[in-house]
Amino acid sequence: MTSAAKPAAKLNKFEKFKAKKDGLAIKEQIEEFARIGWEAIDPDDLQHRLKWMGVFYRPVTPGKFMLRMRTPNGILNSTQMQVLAEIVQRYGEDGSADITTRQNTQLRGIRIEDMPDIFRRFEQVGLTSVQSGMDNVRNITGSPMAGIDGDELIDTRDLVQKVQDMITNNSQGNYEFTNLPRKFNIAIEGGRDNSVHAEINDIAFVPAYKDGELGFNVVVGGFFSASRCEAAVPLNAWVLPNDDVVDLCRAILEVYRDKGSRANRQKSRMMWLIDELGIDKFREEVSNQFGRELPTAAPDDEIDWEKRDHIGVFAQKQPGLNYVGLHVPVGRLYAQQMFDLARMAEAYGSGEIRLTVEQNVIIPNIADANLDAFLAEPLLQKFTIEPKPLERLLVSCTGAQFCKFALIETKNRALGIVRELEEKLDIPNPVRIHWTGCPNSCGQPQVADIGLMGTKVRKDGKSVEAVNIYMGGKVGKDAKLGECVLKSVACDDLPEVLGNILIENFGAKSH
Ligand code: SRM
Ligand code: SF4
Repeated sequence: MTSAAKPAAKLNKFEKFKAKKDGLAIKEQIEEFARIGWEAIDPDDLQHRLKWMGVFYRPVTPGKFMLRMRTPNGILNSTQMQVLAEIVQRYGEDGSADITTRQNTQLRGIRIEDMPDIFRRFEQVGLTSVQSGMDNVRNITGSPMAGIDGDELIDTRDLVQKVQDMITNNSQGNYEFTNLPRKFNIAIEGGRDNSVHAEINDIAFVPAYKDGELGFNVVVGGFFSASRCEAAVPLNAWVLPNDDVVDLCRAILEVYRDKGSRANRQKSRMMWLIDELGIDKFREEVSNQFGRELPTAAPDDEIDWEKRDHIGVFAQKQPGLNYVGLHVPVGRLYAQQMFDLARMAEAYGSGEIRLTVEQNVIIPNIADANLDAFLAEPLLQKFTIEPKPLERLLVSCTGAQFCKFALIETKNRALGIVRELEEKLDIPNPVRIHWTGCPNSCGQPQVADIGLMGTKVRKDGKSVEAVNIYMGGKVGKDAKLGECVLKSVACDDLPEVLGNILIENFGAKSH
């Protein structure tokens, strides 16, 4: 079992309910919850502990739960997608799914009485939602073209799976890591373009050569929160792409679990511990826990391309095979589209479906001979391979439709505004616009060319939905976080304000 290092008196209220009963313990109560119904569940179990199984009570839609999966490296097979589609379909108009900014899916409209059956079906097809919320390690991201990109450095698929298996005890749940001081993000990059946004993770592995050998440099402590956002800093460590990656994740998680602050939840992410100890002492603690010498970092990492968006048709490293990146507007999926994706992956590819942190889908392993038929599928009218330049890179968090923290509606508004701007302007190059409904920054506005963060402002004597505007986020090589350049712009004024930003900074011209 885990132990918090700080005295009990300093524990915050979340620590207190975790100490009373570990979140994972509700795994054994799912049948009971299904029997008694959601209104009879203990409030701490309902609102908090269920998240240890990925089940999120939504105050905005009481009784209709959100279910957050784990999708290691963003890879699913068609049978798994079919199961997700069937679950969502069951809830009719309430049922939908979202591709998340961590290369993952969330299902909506779920009823508690169906949970035992849903978990049984997950087990049958190798899906899991365990430890996907609250003070756990989130979905582990990896290069979306792992194993299919001719220019890749390291295939991240097995490594991501192994790290997930270590953290979740092969999806059975692992009490060793279910009581971290706060949420935790891990990413493993294997390509040359930093597809995973390494710098915004608590741990990220970045390909780097040392003495001619390919391994990973390690960066730590990247995170966004309402009170502070930081890019990850070098740990001055280098590991080979083998079980050392798993062991190093374990060592870092153990140090964070045992020494991280549990007093103030706004100061509990791992960077706060790194600040407290200093990076050298933090490294020493990690090295001791690792149990053998931790090699120092390689001189430079191998990220040497601008970030790609993977939308369109691309030849794979396997001769005669292609991957096709489909644009899914703001990541929203409905049951029939999910059935179609499963069927198309099966009929034209190898059954595999991949997700990206830009909330899009990639279908790999499509033979040259199948390509025309694939591209003629009706779904491609909606999930196009040729989106317009603003829609192409548009990302949005959940927002007010389902999230109680949201200060504004995001997904529909985001789409509405870029479509309006695309009608009015010629935009020479794609522009990355990220929307996030509140300062928690789930939509990562700090990595965008233009980031929009929900807020409220008084206009004509009334409180109205508004955004703070971020600019200058750079992804890929020399990634850099964007900064707030304009505060409290009412959403109604956004088409004009964004239009001017696009004209002045991104070469857009009015028709
Ligand atoms: Fe997030 C909390 C949605 C990625 C930072 N996030 C939430 C909750 C669970 C709040 C809630 O209970 O309503 C949101 C669920 C709303 C819903 O119904 O969908 C939520 N976060 C999301 C997703 C779905 C946004 C999306 O539309 O894609 C992403 C799910 C990823 C996944 O598959 O696990 C999501 N969240 C992120 C990211 C981006 C990332 O990981 O790259 C961040 C910033 C990076 C980071 O964490 O360092 C992020 N979410 C937060 C925070 C602020 C954390 C902090 O340290 O303060 C919260 C609030 C909290 O934890 O207290 C939060
Ligand atoms: Fe909800 Fe805020 Fe996260 Fe958007 S950024 S999903 S509004 S918590």
